[in-house]
Amino acid sequence: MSREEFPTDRPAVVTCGLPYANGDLHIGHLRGYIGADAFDRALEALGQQSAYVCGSDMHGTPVAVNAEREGVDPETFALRWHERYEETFPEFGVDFDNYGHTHDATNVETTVEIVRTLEEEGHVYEREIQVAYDPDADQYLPDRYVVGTCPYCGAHARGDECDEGCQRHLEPGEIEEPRSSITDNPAEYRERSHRFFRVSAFEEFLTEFLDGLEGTSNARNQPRQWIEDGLQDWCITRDMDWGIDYPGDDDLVLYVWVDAPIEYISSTKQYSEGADEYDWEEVWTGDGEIVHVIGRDIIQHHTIFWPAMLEGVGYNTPRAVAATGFITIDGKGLSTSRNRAIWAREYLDEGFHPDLLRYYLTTTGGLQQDVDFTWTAFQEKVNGELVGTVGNFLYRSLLFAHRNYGGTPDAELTPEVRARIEDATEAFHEAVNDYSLRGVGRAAVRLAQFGNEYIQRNEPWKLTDDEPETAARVIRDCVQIAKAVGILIYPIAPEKAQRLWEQLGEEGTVADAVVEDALGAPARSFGEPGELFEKIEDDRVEELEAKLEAKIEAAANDAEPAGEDETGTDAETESDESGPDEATGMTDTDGLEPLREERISFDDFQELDVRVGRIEAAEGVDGADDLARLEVDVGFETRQVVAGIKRLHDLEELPGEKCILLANMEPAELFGVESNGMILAAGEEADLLTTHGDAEVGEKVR
Ligand code: B3M
Ligand code: ZN
Repeated sequence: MSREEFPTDRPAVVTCGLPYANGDLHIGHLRGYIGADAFDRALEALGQQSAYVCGSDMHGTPVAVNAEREGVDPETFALRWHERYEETFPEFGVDFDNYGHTHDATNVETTVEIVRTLEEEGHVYEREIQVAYDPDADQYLPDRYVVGTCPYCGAHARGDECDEGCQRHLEPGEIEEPRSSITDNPAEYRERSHRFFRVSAFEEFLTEFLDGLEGTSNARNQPRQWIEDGLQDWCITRDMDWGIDYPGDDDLVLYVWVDAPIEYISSTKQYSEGADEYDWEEVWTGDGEIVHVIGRDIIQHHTIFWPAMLEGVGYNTPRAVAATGFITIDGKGLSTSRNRAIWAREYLDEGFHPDLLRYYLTTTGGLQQDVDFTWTAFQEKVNGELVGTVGNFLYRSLLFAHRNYGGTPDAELTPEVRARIEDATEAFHEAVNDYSLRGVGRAAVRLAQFGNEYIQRNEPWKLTDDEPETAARVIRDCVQIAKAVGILIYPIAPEKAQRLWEQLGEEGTVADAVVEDALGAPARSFGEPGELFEKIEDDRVEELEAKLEAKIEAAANDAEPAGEDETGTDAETESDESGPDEATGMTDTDGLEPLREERISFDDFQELDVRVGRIEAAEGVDGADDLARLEVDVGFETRQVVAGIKRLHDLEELPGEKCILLANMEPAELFGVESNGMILAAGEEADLLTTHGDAEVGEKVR
């Protein structure tokens, strides 16, 4: 089923997984919120009516456990974090149209209404089940109060989720060898009556729903597997005080995963109240476009439980679920307990502009991929792409325009440049429809790169005296490119784009511009531009890397056997090692990326053109600490490839070595050197893959 492309004439809502209100935000969280924010802005730049809503997740054991540890009641505790988030998000340009929380009146009301409807429609039933209980603590042990072993993959797991292994949701009673996380006692089981949502009845609906679902492929493929394995009904009540009371039975509260996604609706309602042209009902009960951005650990909740609930009450279902990969730090799992994290506040305190991080997090990998953060890679990206390509083009052309013409010279736009700008806006349009933020960023940066080539090729500085008309036309072209770059880079770097907009003397805000404006006449006059991006110096990076190392070491030294301190959000990595890991001795995989649950087809594999190659030449790339330029014979031709191995290999030793090359990797430019393929390597030391028999250069790897 293919849908009408964005922009459509129906309203859209973009959401991001709600952060549990239980701890500080770090870059793992920010990836999702920034990504969804950029996507919402990109939709609007296409002329799509769209709202970006979210809220804090106040309920559930992730909040209750942490509040208890602090000796505060959960409501006070969660509200405090909620208020903190309300302040932090805007500091990163994350501009929600509404940010509510799951404990507010709108959400309680909407939740109760939805659960009642599910009951009325016969989708809920009551059943006796065995619930874990801690006799010493004299309490039931829902969700994170219990730890044990995942019955599906054997990984260490916590009550309701296999967070370190297969990422499955676990039903009460499913976890094996359960222990209380309060006292570490083996849990006992007691019989209790609970409510269940009949998810199994939605199998056919869900199969069809997944066939039409847009977003990332992991959000379609993983749930297909779960459906094949057989859908279980879902326990939607818990023996706890903190939460929304089950309607008509205040002994039980609703499972946090019932009222959390409903906040997407409640938050849209709240936005709708103040926005005349936006109608929440058109989105949620009509046929608007619902786009969920989430972490890949909560795919099941968003592609099985949630659409089944929506279908059960006759609501609209999501158009897209985009599930992002995790963030690693220096190649290892982000860990809040080990302080292997970059905290939101810490980043800002270092004095970096939020748009730099926005650019890094959205364009470093595809949405589904894990993104490794290192200060060095951050520096390379900022210096290479933002300073070297975008900033350089803007500054040199606008300065020239200002000095020679006081702004935009009076000349016609050259057809070649018009066509380039049209191509760039088309690439932007396609990227949005592919849910590719990297594609959005690339559309802008490639256009700036063309701008640099264009000004270099035409050398207007040599023409002002003898060919003033040609010079004027070239500069007019460059100003147009600059304006287009501003519009295209806006979703990812909104503040920088606004500054550029002002430098260009444009009226209004770049937020109000749409992609068609990229070809609108630029303002006649503007003042002297300033540099938009600043280079990050090497010694600054060394200092930041040393700081990071030191704080990780300090955390290791004063590690009391860790309690569970993670925020448990979509952004956590599964290798976030807190206490339980040590308890199960899972240290042998420390730092290793877990195996992927989702599978690809043979056809997908065939898409990769992997070849045996031979390195013919290798040398360092000027100005880049890590990059080497290689020439690789692939049988039919010799390819130039840039690889991050400068510090890890003795480059002189490499010529003559066989290697394995992904030949149909799309070309990229790194530090001004084009890379036309990717050398495969494993591990932090970039151990180069090779063959051990007589496979010839140019042979395909299959
Ligand atoms: N609060 C965080 C997580 O598990 C959880 C998301 C709710 S989204 C409706 O990632
Ligand atoms: Zn598992």
